[in-house]
Amino acid sequence: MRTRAAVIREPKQDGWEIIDVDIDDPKPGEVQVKLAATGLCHSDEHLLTGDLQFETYPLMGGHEGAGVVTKVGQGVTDVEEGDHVVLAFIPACGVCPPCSEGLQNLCDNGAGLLSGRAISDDGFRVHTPDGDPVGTMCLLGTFAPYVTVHQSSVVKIDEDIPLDKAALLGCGVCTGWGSATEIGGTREGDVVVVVGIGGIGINSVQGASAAGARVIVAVDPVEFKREKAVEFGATHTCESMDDAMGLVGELSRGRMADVVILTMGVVEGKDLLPGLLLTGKGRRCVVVGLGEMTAVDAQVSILDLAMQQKTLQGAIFGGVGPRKQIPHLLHQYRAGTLKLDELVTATYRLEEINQGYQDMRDGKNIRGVIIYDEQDW
Ligand code: CXF
Ligand code: ZN
Repeated sequence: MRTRAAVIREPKQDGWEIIDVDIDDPKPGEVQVKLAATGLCHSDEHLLTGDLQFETYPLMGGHEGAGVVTKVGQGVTDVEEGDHVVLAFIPACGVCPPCSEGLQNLCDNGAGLLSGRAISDDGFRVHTPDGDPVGTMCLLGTFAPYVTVHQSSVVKIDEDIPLDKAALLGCGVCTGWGSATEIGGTREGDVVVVVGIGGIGINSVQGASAAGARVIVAVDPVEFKREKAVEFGATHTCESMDDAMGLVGELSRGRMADVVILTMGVVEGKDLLPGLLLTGKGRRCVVVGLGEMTAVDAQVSILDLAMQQKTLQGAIFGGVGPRKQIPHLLHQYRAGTLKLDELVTATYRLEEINQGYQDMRDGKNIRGVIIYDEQDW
């Protein structure tokens, strides 16, 4: 099927280019989905800056979406035509060793997340009209109105959930919420610091709030984002981690934070030092955001880390598998304990994607969302 997609021709581009592409029919174990919406996550911006680089270009971005299944390949058992699904950036096959252990956010199918290729055969499901392969972000490539993906990348959801809101569960909501609740292990009465209030950090704020945190300090240089954080449950705000040191010290009577979550758009090695200084004795600093993919430098006081028994912890998809977390959080949405509608600060057409990313860079968006052919769903 011929459609249009937002791609980059090579790493380090000024913007997305809309080109015609051909999307293949599903192979065995795959499904085709007509998307209702896709979120504009900062991780796709890493493709433009070259922080994340793939083998195959053109490369189609997008890793957070929802839509309706239009075709299923042979042997697909999880979903059928007409089902509403979220496209999760982490696949979950259910049978590999990590999935079998209950670590579905670490599914072995995720090994190809940054390969640009399809799960089943390492091939490509998207091509240019000349027949050249097009790589896809996170086994998905949601910057097109249709995708053909492996069934392990889709999670069926109930039809009463608006698809444009459900799309946010494919990355930002699950990643942010779980980083506070599951990976951070926020408990009632905790002091939590969330650094970086974008589409992920804002959900760490609401996750920490739902878990009963006593103090939630939202750190972001942008005033609008700090205000948004308060709407989502932050009790205090700061412009920088340096500014947060004194405040967190006061609020915790010197014990510092129980959970620190680093979810800035770009996390650099030098950010770990203040992150860990904000973290209390025996407590945890969670790294969620990404930086330049080959970077290996990190500033850490080994003395402080060891002597104060702190944990420096990575997190992907918030530490919970998409098949568990997506339905679970949608129940919370229905119950009114998860805000989704309020996360969407602006909507765009696919052709306006560069405006969407500019708005993100300008600090105007919590989550920008591309809406595909609204009349169809
Ligand atoms: C990222 C994680 C690494 C691959 C791209 C997506 N997570 C959230 O945006
Ligand atoms: Zn993302």
